[in-house]
Amino acid sequence: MVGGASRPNRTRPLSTWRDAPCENDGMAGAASPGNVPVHSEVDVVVVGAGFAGLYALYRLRTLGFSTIVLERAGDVGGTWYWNRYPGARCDIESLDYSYSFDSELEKEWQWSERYATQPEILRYLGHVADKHGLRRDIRFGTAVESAVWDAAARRWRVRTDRGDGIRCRFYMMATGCLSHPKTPDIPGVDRFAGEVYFTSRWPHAGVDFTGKRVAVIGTGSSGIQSIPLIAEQAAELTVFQRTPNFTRPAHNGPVTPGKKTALERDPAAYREAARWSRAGVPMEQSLIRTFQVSAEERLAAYEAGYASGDLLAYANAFVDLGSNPEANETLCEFFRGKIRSIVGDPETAEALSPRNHFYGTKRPCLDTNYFETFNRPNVRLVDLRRDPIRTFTERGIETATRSFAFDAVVFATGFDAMTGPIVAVDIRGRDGVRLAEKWTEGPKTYLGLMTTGFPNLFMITGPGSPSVLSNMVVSIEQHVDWVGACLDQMRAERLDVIEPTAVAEAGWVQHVNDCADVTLYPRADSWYMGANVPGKPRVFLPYVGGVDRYRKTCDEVVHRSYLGFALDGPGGARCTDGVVNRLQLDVSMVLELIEQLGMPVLETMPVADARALFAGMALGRPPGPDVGEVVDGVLPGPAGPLAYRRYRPASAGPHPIVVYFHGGGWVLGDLDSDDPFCRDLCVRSDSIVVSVDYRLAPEARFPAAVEDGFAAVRWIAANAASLGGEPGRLAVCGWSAGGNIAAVVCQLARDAGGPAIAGQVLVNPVTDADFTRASCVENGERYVLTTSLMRWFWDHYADPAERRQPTASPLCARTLAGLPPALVVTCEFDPLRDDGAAYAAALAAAGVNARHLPCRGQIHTSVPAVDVILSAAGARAEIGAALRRFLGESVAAARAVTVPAAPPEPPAPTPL
Ligand code: N01
Repeated sequence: MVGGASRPNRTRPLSTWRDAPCENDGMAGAASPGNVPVHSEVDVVVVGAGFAGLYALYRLRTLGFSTIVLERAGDVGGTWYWNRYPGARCDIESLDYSYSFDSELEKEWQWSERYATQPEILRYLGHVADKHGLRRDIRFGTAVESAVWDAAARRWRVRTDRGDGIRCRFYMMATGCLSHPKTPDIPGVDRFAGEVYFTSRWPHAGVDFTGKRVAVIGTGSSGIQSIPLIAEQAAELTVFQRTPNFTRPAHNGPVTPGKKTALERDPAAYREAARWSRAGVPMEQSLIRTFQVSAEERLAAYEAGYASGDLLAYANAFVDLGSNPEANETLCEFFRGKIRSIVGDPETAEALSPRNHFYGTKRPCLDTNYFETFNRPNVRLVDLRRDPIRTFTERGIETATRSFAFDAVVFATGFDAMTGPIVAVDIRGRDGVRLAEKWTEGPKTYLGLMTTGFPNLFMITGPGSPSVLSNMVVSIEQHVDWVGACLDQMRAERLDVIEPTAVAEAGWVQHVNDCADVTLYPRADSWYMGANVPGKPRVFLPYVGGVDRYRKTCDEVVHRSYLGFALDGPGGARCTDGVVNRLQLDVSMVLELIEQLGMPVLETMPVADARALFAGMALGRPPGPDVGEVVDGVLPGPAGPLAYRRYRPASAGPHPIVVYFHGGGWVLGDLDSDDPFCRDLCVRSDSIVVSVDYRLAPEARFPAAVEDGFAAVRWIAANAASLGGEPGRLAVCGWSAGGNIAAVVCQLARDAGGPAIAGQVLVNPVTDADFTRASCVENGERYVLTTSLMRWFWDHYADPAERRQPTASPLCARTLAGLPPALVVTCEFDPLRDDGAAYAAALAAAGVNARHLPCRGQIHTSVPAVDVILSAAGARAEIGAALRRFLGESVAAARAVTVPAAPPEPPAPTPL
């Protein structure tokens, strides 16, 4: 056909191709084997006969629920039925990307390769269907058009494109995450008269490109797998690339021997390890940060990952690759170097080098000879960022600068991911509300399993679950098992309706977003963010917290009597309302680590040992940001010299000064303990930070610490200029016991008539010795700072009779009027939360300009944990902004006094 007239291989507009179920496989209307009569009433209707639907059918049937699967395609396989393009294969190793529910299957099925091809995976699924007689309950060639909740009957009414009407108690979408191809969104697409193929709807008979001029649009996984093979066959191949992708050699070959041995030796243990792993594949988790190792060690780790051919290798290289932009950039550059070393033409190599997203934020790929393909004489790359497509023509494609003629065009343009397959069906819940309407601003689910207002509707690997960030088969089995156990329990308790509460769903949506926000994912225009589909809301779709944590969460929900679900039926009605996973993800991870390490209990130790342990905990943590200069010095204190550390910003001075007091319960801590936080404060507030090493109890009991604090502030205010600061511009800040000292110092300065303090930032401050507040009762045992530790601190610091004095408990002051403006930061899971909140409220009541910043999901130690608790970075930014504001206002106030009044305006000129 080269040079000749192309004949269209289609009879309908391209935009409707996605919905033509079997048109391109010759099966439309055919009575495919296994088709079954549709009963008008079943317990469960499952949509989709891929990995999820097949296992759901098996499990539900085993549990004794009458189940029918409705499947648009002509046979089982789901995504592996449709995506038959050349080179299609999995990129999670087949030994992992396979079911675990059938131990015999594990023995009888031998994968021929490390990464099996699409035909082999399809054979596997066919084998599973045969082995368990699944086809007899699958209705092929049948698309579900609508599902409507009938509240009176407490059932779903499902309609298919064959006119079937089925009633079911439970309705399950097992439709996959990447099964709804994107509609071609390129102008003029229907004008093209040549052959058109979609990687996601590939003809069963295959395609022969021999001698043809072929275009491939798209360089995601599908494009990257198919391009090398199409290039081998076609006369000419033109690749239209909008975004270059990160890909590396799969090193496919025989099944990995170590993995095979581990699985064969103890399959149950291997599968259990997968279930409790981060991504659904057993592997160790690195705790090493990227810049903790030398450049050589880093390179060696990157090379090892590259050589491994393991998609998840970099998920495990360094702990901060997914969250730290500078760390991730080192990996990006490593990849670009590889591309430059493979691709002969430097301009093409540069065009193929990803520069607009971080590694992993768009799904990375594994390939076989992808970059090498661009060295072939019959292959060219069109970089759409520089030369965008203007339109399709009858003969081919016109870009801004060129015109191309093709015999065939392959769309590898991806999917409306995760939500697309679900809202493609007209699903209506309570009061006729359409799911698509409910999700206009993005999907809202509880656990990615269910959504409020749509009772008895289950989604397998739905949005808000680990799904596409995991080995899908492991996540599918977990979801199906959870649903199966839930239905089983409901039946036992004679309950027939289940629905998540609005509170639980809102909490989960918040948690999913909070988790994503500490990563680099939201920065990329990826399908994870819905950014590939014009008009789709920009929301991070999967759950990034990991398969292990997610499984634990789902189990916890069950153990807490189906927390967040309302259930009812003839057996009664019940609902344990509430939110699961209220801690921020990184806080949970740190707490788990502390638990694993089995840290000794501080308050059971002699003070010297507790100090040594406290200091030891600071070793190896991230150092905090670079500042212009750090200098240690000594200032005169009331009982002798006090050490201080001065942090100067890199910007030109003079700067205002922030006097900082470290935490540690007046017993622990020194200039090193809050060093990263001081650096962070310095950078964010663009101020000199002077951290003061006040005397500690029990050697120097109350009121030594506050006397030192006040003396230090006075000396620093008087010596501001020699410290590089601007006289008259000074604020105070402190964390925990340091927050107590800062608050007290403000009161002392007010009462002494100076020095002037422009503002106070109190982070989780101790404001009195009250242990009865709700936050103490709720959080007193689990979150690092415990009430027993607080008592230990107080006992070392002050006698009971002294504790209510305002210099120990600033909340007990006669009045808080006349104090500097304040920002009081509290953390939700801190025993001191209500201390801080009470102080903020009392300040405001006394007329002080005081703001309370409550931090959701955080614990006492979160805010100073710079580069460890990333989810507290927002609070740190607010602190920096508040200090700038306080200190900026102090300048304005100073100017208002010192700047001479402006001269009077000259008289306006008289018009001629
Ligand atoms: O789709 P994609 P996919 N004009 O969305 C481009 C899984 N999967 O089918 O990035 C020009 O990744 C688009 O450009 P941009 C896997 O999870 C797994 O390849 O949006 N270009 C992109 O380059 C994977 O991530 C396996 O700027 C347009 C490409 O088309 C997911 O499925 C194999 C365009 C689409 O890439 C999806 O992969 C295959 C336009 N108008 C898939 N619109 C394995 O297991 C889109 N593009 C190995």
